[in-house]
Amino acid sequence: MKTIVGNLCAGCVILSLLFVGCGRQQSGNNTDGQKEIYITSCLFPENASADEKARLAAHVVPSERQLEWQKMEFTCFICYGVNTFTDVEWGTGKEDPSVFNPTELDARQWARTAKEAGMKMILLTCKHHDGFCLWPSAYTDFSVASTPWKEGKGDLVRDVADACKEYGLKFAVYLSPWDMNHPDYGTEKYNYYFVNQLTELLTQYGRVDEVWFDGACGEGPNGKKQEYDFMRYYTEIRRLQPQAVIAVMGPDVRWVGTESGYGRDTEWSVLPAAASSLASIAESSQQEAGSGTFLPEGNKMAQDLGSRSLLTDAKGAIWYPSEVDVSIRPGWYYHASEDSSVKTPQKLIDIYYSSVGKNSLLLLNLPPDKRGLIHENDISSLMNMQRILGKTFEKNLLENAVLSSGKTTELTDNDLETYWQGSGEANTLEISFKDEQIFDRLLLQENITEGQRIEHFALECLTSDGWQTVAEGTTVGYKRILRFAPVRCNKARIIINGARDVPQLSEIGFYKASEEEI
Ligand code: FUL
Repeated sequence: MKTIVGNLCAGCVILSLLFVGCGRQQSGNNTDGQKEIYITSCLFPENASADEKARLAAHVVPSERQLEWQKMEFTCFICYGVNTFTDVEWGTGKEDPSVFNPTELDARQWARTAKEAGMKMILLTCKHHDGFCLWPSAYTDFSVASTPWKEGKGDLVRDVADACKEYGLKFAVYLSPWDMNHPDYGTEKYNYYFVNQLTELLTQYGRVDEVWFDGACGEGPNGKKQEYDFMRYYTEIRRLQPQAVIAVMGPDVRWVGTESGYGRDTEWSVLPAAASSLASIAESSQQEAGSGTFLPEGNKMAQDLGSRSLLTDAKGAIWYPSEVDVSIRPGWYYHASEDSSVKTPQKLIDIYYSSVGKNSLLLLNLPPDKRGLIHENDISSLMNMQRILGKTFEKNLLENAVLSSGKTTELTDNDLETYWQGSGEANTLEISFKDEQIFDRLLLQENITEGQRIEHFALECLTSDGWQTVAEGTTVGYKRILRFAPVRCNKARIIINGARDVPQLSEIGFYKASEEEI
């Protein structure tokens, strides 16, 4: 990761305490081909014009941890706990812990499933809103230690962390700030309890790559709501696991704003700095999620978070990328009644295009059942999704083409830092296929290690009627995949007709979708 910022860095500072401990305040001169980049944030000079603000925003880049996170693309969420056994989505904190009694629990089956599906990490609900802990915390009895499972000797966090290691997956922890069980909830003492639990999770199980703080927040057993000391939580995470991103109620990863699986068509990873304020994060983070059921499909989320006009009114810009969380079933927890409503492979594929294909990371929930296993129906859908997508993306037709820029290898090498760069004036890349090709998917990736820049692009193909626009899109970012009706041609061109600065394309792919996608 580069750490150089350019000569405008006088105006660039760490924008808020959210970034405490990141060591991201860099300085340097833009000489000798050094790159003008602002790692995670940039404060605009007072008199900057709208165009200059957009240009500066186009040089804000992810931190190393954010970049590593983004590259995972597809990760696994495991919601498991007393809810699995009481058959509800939200518990009460008053459950008898003895209800937690899986008969065949096998965390290795979870990890094996995630691995085979192409997922790169498992995020485990170590503690959900009910307060029940999947590890034997020294700070509460409301945990696996008070259950019949393994006669109270079990530690599910350890089982999952170990299984992740065995299968080469990253491991992440979900620790619900809301706790319906703890008597101190709603008082300052709870912040100590929470930090103690966080410390257990971040010191006893090896490397952790993401910490997920849910925005859902309600009353505790004493009827009080908690004022969370998020700054303290962040400081501890940075100290104990500096590589871990902090998601949702945190500074590194943004909740997309829906639990449907469908992200925005225009998804900027660079947002006006105000988006990083805790109040604004909270506002869009299910604070008032209410009933505890998942939010209905199509629930409202703001469509414009990062346009030029929003930047014009901003004091600075931050790198704050989007994560799409969705469950393979209607609910987040396992319910036998939902065994026949597991999302189909085709639905999961549609979700993939609408999340990973729209500059977001996909966090797909696979809730294990009462046995402690991921259900056969879920595995079948997931593996079919993976198999079909594998077929679609098996062969990049660009490998059999000549580009107007000369090289194709840098655009098919899976390396963000080798790229084709527009000239600023003419941002068109022409592709001549060796033979006529049929394709219906276009995959683009920007070199986000130098910033997200593209605002609009089009794909044109040379047909017997001349150049025809086949597909158009707005943002690209880390990854964008467009779907369109199959086109047959031997010449195509990608025209970038809106960009905040010189565009850099790292990867380009032309594919023909497997028939099984639809
Ligand atoms: C929501 C929670 O209320 C759900 O129970 C679930 O954990 C989901 C991932 O986030 O805010």
